[in-house]
Amino acid sequence: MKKLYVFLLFLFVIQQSYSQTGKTYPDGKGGEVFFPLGDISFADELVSFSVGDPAPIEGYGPKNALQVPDYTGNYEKKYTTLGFGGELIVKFIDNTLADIEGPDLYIFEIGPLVEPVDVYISKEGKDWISVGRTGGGFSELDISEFVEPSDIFRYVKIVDIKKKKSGKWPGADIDAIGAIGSAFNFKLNSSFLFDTGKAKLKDINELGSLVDKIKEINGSIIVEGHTDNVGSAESNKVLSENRAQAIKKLLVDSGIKASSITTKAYGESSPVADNTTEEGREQNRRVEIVVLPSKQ
Ligand SMILES: [Ca+2]
Ligand SMILES: [Ca+2]
Repeated sequence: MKKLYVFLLFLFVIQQSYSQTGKTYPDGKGGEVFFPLGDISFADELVSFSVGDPAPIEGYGPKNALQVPDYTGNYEKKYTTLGFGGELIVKFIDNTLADIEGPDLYIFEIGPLVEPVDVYISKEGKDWISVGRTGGGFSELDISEFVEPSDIFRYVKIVDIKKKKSGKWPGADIDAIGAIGSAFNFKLNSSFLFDTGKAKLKDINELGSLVDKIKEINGSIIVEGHTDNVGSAESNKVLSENRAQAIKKLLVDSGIKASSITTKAYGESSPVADNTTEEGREQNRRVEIVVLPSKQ
């Protein structure tokens, strides 16, 4: 049942029209910010939250920092207050963060006071790169000087800098976290694509829709192969490489330039779920296709 749900979710994502995705959002301070990939640009999943000390008198839950900015004032409880020194980690699922021309990341901090946060990004949620501090009216960050041009990031960590201890809501108030520099991220469950242990693509109609969508986006493509941790690390790396190559071949055979496609074999090194359960292992066996539009 879960498999079917994940697959339908994937179909929904590929059926959204790319040409209509770019969108402008209110920045919470009276201005506007444009996101080239529209609604998918925003953080999707809560990884962890440790509320600061002192905490707000009433917290509205860290999940309020996910998805599109939706705070319109009027004391709506649609944001997350970090508390004094609080720390929030979120993850992008249907998009990734990448460096484009100009600012790449935007933190929607609401309220009359500017309460800065320190911002960190990570590829896999373990090693963090400091990319600066929001504040002084600037909630946007350009990551270019901290990363390689082809790097992609899926995790963002923000930490309240302990500026304001007083009041009922100490710490920054966060409505949303969005990647202006954003790539599409298509996550495919390996069991749909391949037989166990094999790297020969099954004949699946839906792959045609995905290929069409990737062509429409017209950008640079990274195909990542991932496995669970059953078997040796070396054999898993080889399997993930062969599977990534099979997807690359599919794309090239359908007319996409080979020079625009990079493959990466992660093997078992970058799990997204717990390898000690069958459900977790199934989520870890995957191919992720990242497509960064060439014009943003
Ligand atoms: Ca998203
Ligand atoms: Ca940039």
